[in-house]
Amino acid sequence: MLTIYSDDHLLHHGAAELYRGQLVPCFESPARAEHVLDAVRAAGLGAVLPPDQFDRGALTRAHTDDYVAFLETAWDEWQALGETGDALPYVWPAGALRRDVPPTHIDGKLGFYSIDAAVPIMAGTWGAVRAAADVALTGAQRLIDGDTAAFALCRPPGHHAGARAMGGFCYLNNAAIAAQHLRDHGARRVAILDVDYHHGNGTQSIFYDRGDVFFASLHGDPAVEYPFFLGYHDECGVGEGTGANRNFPLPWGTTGPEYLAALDLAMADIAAFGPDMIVVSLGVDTFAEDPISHFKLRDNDFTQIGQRIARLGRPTLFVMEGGYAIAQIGTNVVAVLTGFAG
Ligand code: Q9C
Ligand code: ZN
Repeated sequence: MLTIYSDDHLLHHGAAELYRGQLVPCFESPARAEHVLDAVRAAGLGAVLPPDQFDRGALTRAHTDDYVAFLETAWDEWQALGETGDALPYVWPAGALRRDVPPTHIDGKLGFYSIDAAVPIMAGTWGAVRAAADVALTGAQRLIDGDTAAFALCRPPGHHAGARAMGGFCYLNNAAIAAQHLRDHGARRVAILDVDYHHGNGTQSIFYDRGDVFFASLHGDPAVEYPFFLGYHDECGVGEGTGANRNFPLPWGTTGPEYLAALDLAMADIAAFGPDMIVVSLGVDTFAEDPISHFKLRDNDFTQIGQRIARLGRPTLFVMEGGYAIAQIGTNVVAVLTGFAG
């Protein structure tokens, strides 16, 4: 299987995120992608290629123009205040206390365009974010050109990014951008399977009213887990998207067999939808030793996830999402990919 990778991800290295009353070191670090790349090479998975560059228009198929413009200029606007540390939001529109008028000051923009304070912006963030989208788009283009599978080793991740919101370490929604690219270049129906530990709230929301892109997610129950405000079982889509969204919230402590049973249900839904192509939001923060998660999956479970996805028999793009047990992130990702490749 081909891997797409860009070392531009190294440009993004946040110092700290707000967590339980403290600024703590970012769990989402450059070492994550480097460990995955090392494991891909050690396993002999296949060639590793740099991404092609795609037009900005591919980004605004999944995101609003004003949001992309915000990401492009946020660091310069922050720096113009005389700040030297990472840009972080500190105030958010919520509930009734809001008008959807985009602020002009960078402090207002950071809150307006985010869902939390786990999204530091520094000088290299836009370059890394843009490269990650190119990585996903290049993988998608390979499927269009006839490959049966590809691995987009994206960093930073993307599935918490909405049409006009960053959050949860995510800025551009790489999987959503790739899925839309598949739709725009030949695939009539696309299914996104999100196996990251956290609900793919950004991806769900981007496609919630769409009948041509199916979204299925297995994740920690939002009643007790980030991102908290989406991911319940009764979120099934709206309008033309009714029936094209399926959530499988699972309790803390979920083990491999329990997880795989839910995955079988998601697979049946995807098969019934009849997609031409599949995008997998591949997080391995379901791992038993992940420092911020509460599932109990082991390496053999990851192999079985890959095997089950292969049974769909469709061209499949794997897009890297979360996973914070740095020492094992590479072997866990490669277990999924080799399980798929057989
Ligand atoms: N500091 C992804 O896996 N913070 N994002 C949770 C730990 C946000 C996870 C608390 C977690 C976001 C792509
Ligand atoms: Zn996650």
